[in-house]
Amino acid sequence: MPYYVTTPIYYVNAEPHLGHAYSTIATDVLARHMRQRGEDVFFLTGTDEHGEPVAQVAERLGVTPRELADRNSERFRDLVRRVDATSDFFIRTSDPEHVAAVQEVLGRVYDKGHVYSGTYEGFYCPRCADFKTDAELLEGDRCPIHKVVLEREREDNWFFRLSAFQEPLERLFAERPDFVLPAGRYNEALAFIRGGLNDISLTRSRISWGVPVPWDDRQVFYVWFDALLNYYTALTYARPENLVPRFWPPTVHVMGKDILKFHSVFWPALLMAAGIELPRRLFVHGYLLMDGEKMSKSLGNVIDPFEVIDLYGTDALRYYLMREVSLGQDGSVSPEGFETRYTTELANEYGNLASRTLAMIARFREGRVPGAEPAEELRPELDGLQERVAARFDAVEVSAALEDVWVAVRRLNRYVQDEEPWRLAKDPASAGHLDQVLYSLVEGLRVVSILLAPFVPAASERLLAALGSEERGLEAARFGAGSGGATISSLAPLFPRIERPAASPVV
Ligand code: ME8
Repeated sequence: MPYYVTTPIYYVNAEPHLGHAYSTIATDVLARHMRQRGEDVFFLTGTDEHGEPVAQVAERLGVTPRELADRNSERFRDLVRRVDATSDFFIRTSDPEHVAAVQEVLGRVYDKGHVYSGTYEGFYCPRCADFKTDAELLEGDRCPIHKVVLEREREDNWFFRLSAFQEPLERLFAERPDFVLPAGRYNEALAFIRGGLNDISLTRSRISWGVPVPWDDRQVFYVWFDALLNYYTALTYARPENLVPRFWPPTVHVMGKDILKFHSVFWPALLMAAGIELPRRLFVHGYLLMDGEKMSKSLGNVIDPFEVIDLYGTDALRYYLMREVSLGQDGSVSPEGFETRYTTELANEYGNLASRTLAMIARFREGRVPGAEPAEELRPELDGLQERVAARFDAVEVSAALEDVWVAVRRLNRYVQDEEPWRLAKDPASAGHLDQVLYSLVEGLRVVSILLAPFVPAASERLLAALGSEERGLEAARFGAGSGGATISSLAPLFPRIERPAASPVV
């Protein structure tokens, strides 16, 4: 089955921070899991390069918008590599192919009569690249997000007849209760639609850093329309062949809740206007918080993901983010929380379990995994685990999937304590029992490592290789499916103790 999954495309007005890493990692976890299931996956990410947010910062820095875009787009590309994200294409909205495809699609929207010329008057926040209604403003004239004073603007624009899609959008939401997940975000989007939709500006006349409007050379498209279309245009040129027939419509768009309105209202309306099939689902996650506030460049409370990775490694960051901030909710991140999870969960519960098991097999069974029946007492947590995890992923319950696997990791730790294999090894009469304990531990580790691969790909791969296990697909993650007899190899600690420098730059 095709599975097309996307991250938002990030603005190049600033460097990436941990919030961007969060969305990219969550999307990568989905993509990796679906590949394990044998699905035909396409994973798209990239950068949003046009519009006022970028033009303004470039001006302040004394560089051209293109120079700023080139520099920061490269940083986002680095982030993809450093977090080990397996994206299939990195789109830049300054790509000429994207620009041409946007002009083609929006030209079609114009030809079908969904666009008219008019005068816009109202408040506009250049940092959000969004218009604000009077009701949204703080103290009458401030942006509710950026808190800056806004000016009233008046300009001639082309308008998109969003109001005409009120009824079709209400029908879409009625027919597809899982169009937006989690349910709270679905309700929020629906309330916005029911509140009444006004037509919106499709173009801007005051800036030139954008996609030129084909029927009016004094205007460029409003950056959000250009940006949303990336999900479609990328498929037209990511490969020599057109991928639209193979992957459209998107299976899941992953995003933060700040951009819900654009994706749940403007985007489906635009696609309806263009006569293009709608995405199947939007998954909206919450915010990473620092001291109770959204982590954001404009508030200056950001963590640099590159520094965390330099210190602790990519797997540790991926694990921490997916575990600590339950996907779909807001959650605080902190250096203390990070270190606790690193030490107690990754290093002790998973890493130590792996090293102890390998050491016991080396010592008691000369490095060969014994054949045996899997232990009955482990079945409640381990039997059917891969199906439970797959069902979680189908519902985009990524953090819950990780929790299910971790319950099994903890169960295996308890099993070692209960069985005390080092005592069994002293008694030749217990040889059969010891075989079963060691086999069950290897099986348990094999199963959880396959299921953890989307979260901690490098550690999982190292451990599976050390266990002499070759299968990586989800169907192999069945407790008792391994046959024993493999020769294990040595393994350096999966999550070694980290000496944090006293003046660490990390948070
Ligand atoms: O909005 N917690 O780009 P952007 C969690 N270009 N996620 C966060 C976050 C936080 N504190 N801060 C940022 C744009 N994000 C547009 C998108 S899509 C067609 C165009 C993540 O650079 C989250 O995914 O401001 C959020 O939606 C996105 O970064 C915003 O990135």
